Amino acid sequence: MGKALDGVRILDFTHVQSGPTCTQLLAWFGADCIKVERPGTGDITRGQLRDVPNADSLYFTMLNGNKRSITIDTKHPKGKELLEGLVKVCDVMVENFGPGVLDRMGFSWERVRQLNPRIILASVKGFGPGPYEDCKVYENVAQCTGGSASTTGFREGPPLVTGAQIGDTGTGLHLALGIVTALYQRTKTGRGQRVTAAMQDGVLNLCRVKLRDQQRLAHGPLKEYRQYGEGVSFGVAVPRAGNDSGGGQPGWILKCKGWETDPDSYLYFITQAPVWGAICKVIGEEGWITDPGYATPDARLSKLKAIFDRIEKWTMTKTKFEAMEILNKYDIPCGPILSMKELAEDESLRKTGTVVEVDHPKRGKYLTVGNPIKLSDSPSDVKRAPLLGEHTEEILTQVLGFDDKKVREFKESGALGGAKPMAAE
Ligand code: CAO
Repeated sequence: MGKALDGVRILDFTHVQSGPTCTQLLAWFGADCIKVERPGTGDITRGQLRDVPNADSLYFTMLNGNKRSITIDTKHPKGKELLEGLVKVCDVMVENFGPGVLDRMGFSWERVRQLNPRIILASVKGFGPGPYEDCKVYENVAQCTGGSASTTGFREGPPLVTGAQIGDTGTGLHLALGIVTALYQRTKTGRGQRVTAAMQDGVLNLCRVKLRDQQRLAHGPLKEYRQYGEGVSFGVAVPRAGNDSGGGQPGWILKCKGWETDPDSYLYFITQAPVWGAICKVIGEEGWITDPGYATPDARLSKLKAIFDRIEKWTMTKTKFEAMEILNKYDIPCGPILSMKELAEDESLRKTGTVVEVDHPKRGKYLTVGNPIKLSDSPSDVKRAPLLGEHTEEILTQVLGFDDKKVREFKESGALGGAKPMAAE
């Protein structure tokens, strides 16, 4: 079966996490993704957090599946010549270098579009235009500057970063959407365009409910926040809300049977208004169904802590899976806290291809995430990440049409590096 992005060729200049997640997604959809890497070392993540000696790390392999790798020294004149050739035959160029790097390399947007007016040049940067535009940025910096950290954690504690990589992978997703949108517009205009996604902007987009609450604060306390019922006044900015739900249906994380020894024996429980009666019956508080102090969502807002404490007395008598099973019978929205171990072993996620096992020549079998977006006419077929420079010759001959003599000339120039060993840790 053909793939949605068959025929789209991507010059992948990305590294670390944000850019690679974007291009991996496009590669899963069928784009031919040519990853350009520095000779000798490649993407820095190949050697970071290594778990198997002399094998590319999981950090790298889980972000670079379905791609081809070519090594080019972009500071070498012959390397620049090669890159120019690739720019001319690619549909999209993606990069997430530090600010100014691409210009210094000689590939400004003006130059790139001059080489190929149909190309889409897509970039991730830490910040958009403004006071911080020249700053380098990593995941947690984006979480802190995009509003996530100030609104994550418990009221009494410091700001917290989350395990979900909303700065990197989140921005990679935003960029991928920008790229396919630009490709779609190109079908009508014939022109490429510049696509940029700033990590701060991406995180803020994902934190929009907190920007919503910031504006609501001007009109009174945020009644669905637990602190309202506890009589704690609000300050000038949206506070950290612990495990409060971000929406109109209050929720909290509750202990389940075994929590004393299992750090993940918890359940997220939502007291959705339409199933309030069922909740009361399950926990044995039928009186709350008609008691005016509890019968309406508004009446309950001032008592959220007491209500969840009572529900927790019930969840603590069940394992998280037992509780889930019982509650689902009544359509009560809830979810067990699943550990990474449980997710890695989850059969249903394997069946849908959301978690995939692939084989790698140096590290053997490893687990990776599969495409979380399922297209009925373009199923994703997850392939292992490439070795450093594995496809250098193939790209020179197949993509650039080089003959043996020309391949040799470029090899001997030093622009491709040698078949060097992997980077030291
Ligand atoms: N051949 C030769 N040189 C190469 C090369 C190649 N194939 N690929 C990259 N380089 C060079 C660049 O030309 C650049 O050199 P100069 O600084 O001399 O111009 C140099 O490598 C460093 O590039 P960089 O600034 O992108 O890399 P860094 O490790 O110093 O910074 C990062 C990494 C991620 C902080 C920075 O790239 C960045 O801020 N990117 C934008 C935001 C982003 O995506 N962050 C998320 C990263 S994942 O957490």
